[in-house]
Formats: sequence, C-alpha cells, structure tokens
Amino acid sequence: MAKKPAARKAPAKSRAASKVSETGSSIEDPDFILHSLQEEFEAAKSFVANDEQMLEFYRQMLLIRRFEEKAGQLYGLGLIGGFCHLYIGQEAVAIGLQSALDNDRDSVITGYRDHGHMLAYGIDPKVIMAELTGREAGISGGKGGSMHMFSTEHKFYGGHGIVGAQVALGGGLALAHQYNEDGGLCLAYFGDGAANQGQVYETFNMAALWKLPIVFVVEDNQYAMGTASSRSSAETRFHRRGTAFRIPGMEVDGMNVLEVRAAAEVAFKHVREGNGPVLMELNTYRYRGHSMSDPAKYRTRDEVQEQRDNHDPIERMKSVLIEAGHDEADLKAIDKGIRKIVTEAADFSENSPEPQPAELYTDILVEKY
Ligand SMILES: Cc1ncc(C[n+]2csc(CCOP(=O)(O)OP(=O)(O)O)c2C)c(N)n1
Ligand SMILES: [Mg+2]
Repeated sequence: MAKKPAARKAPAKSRAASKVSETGSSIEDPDFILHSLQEEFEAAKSFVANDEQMLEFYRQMLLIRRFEEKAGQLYGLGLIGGFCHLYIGQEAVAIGLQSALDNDRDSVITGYRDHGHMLAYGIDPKVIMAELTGREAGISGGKGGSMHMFSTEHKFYGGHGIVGAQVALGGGLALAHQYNEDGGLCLAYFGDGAANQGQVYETFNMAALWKLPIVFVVEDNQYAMGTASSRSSAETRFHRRGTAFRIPGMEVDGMNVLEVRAAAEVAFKHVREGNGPVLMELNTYRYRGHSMSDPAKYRTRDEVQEQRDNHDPIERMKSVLIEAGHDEADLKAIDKGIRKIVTEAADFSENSPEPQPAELYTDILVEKY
C-alpha cells in the first residue's frame, strides 16, 4: 500500500543548527528530525508479537469486520437510522495503533467512522450496537448513533461529524494532558479529505510550537466521499504535510497490523519523551461506500477486489498465524465465536428499549467538565 517515495531534496535554508556527528551519520542533515522516525521505523518495520498478541490482533480485527457487516445488515433492515459509515478494510489501523496506547492516560478522538475505534478498547459490542440502533443501553445513551460514540470513562472523545474539527479538539485534549502533567498523549485520527481543512494546520502550528503530546493520524483510505485523494489533494503523501511546522512524518502500510504497531511504538515514544507531535500517514482502503447510502460508483469493482485479494489486513494476519503453526480449523473456530458475539450484540440491541422521551432534555449543556 505504501506510495512510491519521492526523492528528498536538500533544504535550501534551515534554522536548525547543523551538527556533525562523530560517526558521520545523518545527524549532519539539519532536517534529520523530520525523517528520523521513519528511519527508526524502517529499521524494525514489523512488530515482533508473541503468539497471544498475534491471536489478539486477529480476533480484534475480525470482531470489527463481523460487527460492521452486521451493522450493514441492520441498516438495510431499517434498524439503524441516520448515517452509518463502515470501517471495513481499515481494521489494522485502529487495532495496530490503539493496542500500543496506555488506556489509563491516553485519549483518542476521531471522525464519524468510529465504530472500530470503540471496539478496539475491548468495550462490549452490545453497548456499541445498542448505540447504533438508538437504544438506551448505547454508549451515548442511544442519542449519538453511529457518528457520535463517546466515552469519557475510556478517554474516547468522539465521534465527530464536522470534517477536521476533531483535529483541533484533539489539540485541546493534548494541551490538557500537558497542563495536567498526566503523562498521556492524544491520538487524533482524520481522513485524507479532512487533511485539506485549514484548522488542521492551525493545530499543527500550535502543537509543534508548544510541543503538545499529540499523534496526528491521517487514515488515507484514498477517498473523501466520492472524490479520490489524487483529485482533491496537491500533496497525497500526507506525512509530509507537517514539514512546514517541523513535525516529523511517518508513512505506514495501514493494511498491515504488525507494521502499524511497530510504527506506533516509535511515534508514541517520541511524543512521550516530550518532543512534540508526530504526523502519521496510514495508507489504507475502505471496501464499502462512504456511508451506507453510497453505491460507490466512482470506482471499479476490480479496484476493490484487488485490495481485498492482495492487501486485506485480516487475511494477512491469518497467513502469519498459519506460518506460525496455527491451523485453519482453529482460526475458523475463532471466527465462529466472534460471529456469535456479534449476533448476540444485534439481538440485545433489537430487544433493548429506546431512550425515554424525557431524555430529550438531558445532556444538552455540560455545566461541569
Ligand atoms: C466541515 C465539513 N465539510 C464537509 C462535510 C461533508 N463530508 C462528510 S464526510 C466528507 C468526506 C471526508 O473524507 P475523509 O476525511 O477522507 O474521511 P473518510 O470518510 O474517508 O473516513 C465530507 C466532505 C462535513 N461533514 N464537514
Ligand atoms: Mg478518506
């Protein structure tokens, strides 16, 4: 999935002092910081997972896949109202990154394509499906729906429908981590389309200036609604877009969970050490339309099939597991177990009550944070 690297030009002018290292390494390059993390990641590109971790990555990605398939069915049956944006194809991004978080300290914020990010916490799928179907038991009390999942308990701050807004809000979350000295970082996800919003760059500037603990993640799934990123973006190598703010960039294959996790380790360490933000570009692909109401006629079936056949993150993990000695039957049994969990989540949400009418008047104004 990685795009072809373009030749790197030497900067014409730099304010950073040029240091000559004893070993004659790339520290001589005054812009070393901007690509140092990529180099560190490239040196050990695949996370060395033990058997239990590999199985867990597989299980978690498969849970998102089966959950999203079921959500698509429930939408078709009219049980999910409003918008519904599925995450199928992008599973390795949320799982690879969030498995490296410290959930006692770190916060997460994203856009409306948020079911996978919630499931990555290990939250009961029943509560997430109940939110999708607008039930009282849902994680946002059934009043947020697909786009507005929220859980302060897990430090998950949404679920936002305004494209790009979550980046500026993420900057605020990172400022809170720094101000409160709680040692946490904020993981702020946004899309290739959102990457063209002005507030993203205002946030980059402040985050770099104040060395905020934030990891900016562009989930480049190649489309913003029906527009291919190459038709809307002058620079599609999104990890370079922090260069003007001296934010180091990383380019990662977002269809390979072990690579995503390896990159996360490098990025999070850099941020936790007080060095300010990192901009990660995760190259991925969404198999379904932008939302459930999009027939996706702007691309060919062959294009989607090529991704499914050659880059699917779950199939890739499955091959790694089989190479490590697991047999097909065991992996099938895992899938069966997950299908059962998802069916139970759907049954639970269908049979749960809707919020009481009085709930219309609650959660409108937060008086105390
Ligand atoms: C400020 C704003 N402008 C436009 C829209 C309409 N809109 C909703 S989703 C979307 C595309 C965003 O694409 P991308 O950032 O790539 O995210 P993806 O859907 O691919 O995850 C647009 C333009 C919006 N919700 N908010
Ligand atoms: Mg996109």
